[in-house]
Amino acid sequence: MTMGGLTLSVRGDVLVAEIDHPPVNALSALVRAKLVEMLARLGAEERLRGAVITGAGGCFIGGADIAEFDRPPEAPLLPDVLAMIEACPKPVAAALHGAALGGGLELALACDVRVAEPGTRLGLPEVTLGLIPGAGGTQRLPRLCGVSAAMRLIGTGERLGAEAARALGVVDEVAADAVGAAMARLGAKRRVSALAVPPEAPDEILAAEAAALKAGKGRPAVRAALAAVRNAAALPFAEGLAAERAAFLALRASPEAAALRHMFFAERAAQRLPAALRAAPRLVEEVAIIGAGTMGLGIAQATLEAGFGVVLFDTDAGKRAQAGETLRARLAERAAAGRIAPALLSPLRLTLAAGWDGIAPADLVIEAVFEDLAVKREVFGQIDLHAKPGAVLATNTSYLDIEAIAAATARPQDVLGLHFFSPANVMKLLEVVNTPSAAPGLAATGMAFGKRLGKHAVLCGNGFGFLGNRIYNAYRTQCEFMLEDGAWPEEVDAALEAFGFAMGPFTVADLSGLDIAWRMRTSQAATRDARVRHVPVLEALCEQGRLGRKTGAGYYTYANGQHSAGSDEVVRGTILAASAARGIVRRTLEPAEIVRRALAAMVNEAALLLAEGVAARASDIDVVLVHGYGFPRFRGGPVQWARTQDRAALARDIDLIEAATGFGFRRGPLDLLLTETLP
Ligand code: 3H9
Repeated sequence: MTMGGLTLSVRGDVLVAEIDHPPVNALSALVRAKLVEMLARLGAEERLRGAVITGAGGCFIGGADIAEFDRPPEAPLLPDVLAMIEACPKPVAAALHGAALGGGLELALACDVRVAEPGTRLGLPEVTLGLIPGAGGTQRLPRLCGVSAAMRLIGTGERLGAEAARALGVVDEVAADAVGAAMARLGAKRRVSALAVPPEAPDEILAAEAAALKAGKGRPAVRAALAAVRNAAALPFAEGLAAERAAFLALRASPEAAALRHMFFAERAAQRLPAALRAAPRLVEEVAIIGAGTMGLGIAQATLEAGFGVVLFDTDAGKRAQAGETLRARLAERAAAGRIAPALLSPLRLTLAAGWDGIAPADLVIEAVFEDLAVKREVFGQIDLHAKPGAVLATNTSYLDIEAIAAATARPQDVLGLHFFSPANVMKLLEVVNTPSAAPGLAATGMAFGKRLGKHAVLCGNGFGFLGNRIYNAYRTQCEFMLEDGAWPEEVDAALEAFGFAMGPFTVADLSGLDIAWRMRTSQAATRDARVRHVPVLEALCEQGRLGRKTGAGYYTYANGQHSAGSDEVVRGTILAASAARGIVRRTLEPAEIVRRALAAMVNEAALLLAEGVAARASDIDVVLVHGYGFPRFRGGPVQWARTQDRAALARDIDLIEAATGFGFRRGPLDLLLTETLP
């Protein structure tokens, strides 16, 4: 019998309840209500000796329904349903496969027996959503695996494989037929809540706590999760449960949890192409990468690790040989650390090509050469001569016009941008840049390739700097204005780091090297309108040989890899001269003003990008900034930040940056950005 959300069948004398609520069998109000009905039937029918709860489709249960968290809790509440399972006089087992996460694992912990199929992933990832488990996870899990293991799992949100879960006592058995094995194990009731927490050395607990705090950067949810787990050993079950629920409800209502939920859905929405671009992707198995520099090497590593065959082409024989050795060593190291399958090395699907004909077998060619239009056009001319028909031709440019690059070929319909971020084997962001000339299925191919690399692929239109660099440029420019207006680099950096950025803009600039921006600015100098506000500090520093960290000095000075606490006299003198040249009377900028101006610059640019169609949806911008530019995930990206601000205050901030920018400022349509609800 199907009840919508739950399918019941009777096998012998056991009631099998299969949760059937695509896509991930989340424990929505409907499913919870059906579970209550199922328990009533189990109690009422004498012929039934117990029940097995399982999930239809690819997983057991992906957790509570995250979409419900923006609404008031709806009865029956999950903790109450789980209490009913425990109180049921007949035994209930959980048969797990695929994913058993969050509320899904909590449901399994309230059962008397747990059996998992090989390949099941189990975990309580609530902290990644700014929450703690809210249905007994913090109280039941330590009763099975001890406080320190529970702190590690709940405090970091780490997911366990089936065997690891069995070794910890979280599941009773791993079996290919989990339902059958669970039925065989249905015997006496074994309530987890009645078990004693196994004793442990205090040192172990302290170490687990410190590790989770460090991994979770001390965020409120992590601290609350650790406190809740500690309660399990100190308080009676009912009291620990009540404290857990109170902490869960308080966190659920926090802006941080709302921002993390927004990111969860934004990351998934980014995978969906607009209707006009939906088409079957082209098949990609062999990838050619042009250029064995830092970027090419990183892309090659990511591509090999995802199981593709790679041809790495470089005209420089020394660089080529070195690249081969480096890649072999890096992959061996990763395999030894258990991060990739050792089979990827035997044999490593890497070919080093000395000539252009080496790229002929590739389904996808990725150019990663010097960022210069003329150089790239020349390379694409060669690619056009040697790539097979139907191959996708991608450029890793970070801001150049992709159609101008595509025009160097006779097949612009096959050209797209794949903008990786450095180091490409580590950074999770990939901008997939589509052009109006691209064939149907090209964007889909780029997105599918990104997904196979395990990246957050985000679609962008072909506008200068695409999404990320365009917004970052507006932000960085505003930060430079603030130097001229009265702030020192360390004040700007400190304010933005306190907001949550991994690094402030001047620390980032020093780290990536000031010379790239110097080159670009110098090339633009002749054509720059004199009325455009331009802060010449970076150029002045570069002219003094201060190119950033690699030369031992930039905005900061460096010793033993550490930057100085503040800027030195040279930098201050350069900034003071710039202020004086513009006739600015310097004033103190408070951290709050620094943050609001920097963010308003991002928000305004985001509004422009949305209006111009370079961004397909507003939330894509948040995915880009969080995964590529160190924007704090717990704030949900600039669009989410803007949507939580007072509208009038935000408009005033944009007035401020308009005044600070002066000539040429373009105001983005803020209303569009704040209210857009595209899927
Ligand atoms: C919790 O449980 C709190 C409790 O402690 C307390 C209760 C009182 N809810 O990721 P995918 C959607 S907190 C709603 O691409 P995969 C997702 O949006 C929860 N929707 O698939 C997407 O929709 P669309 C703790 C959810 O196969 C679709 O499912 N749980 C949920 O790569 C497919 O998602 C977690 O944090 C949800 N819980 O991976 C686990 N989960 O197609 C979060 C997914 O419209 N989920 N959706 O874009 C996951 O880690 C992965 O989704 C999972 C499947 C591994 C399950």
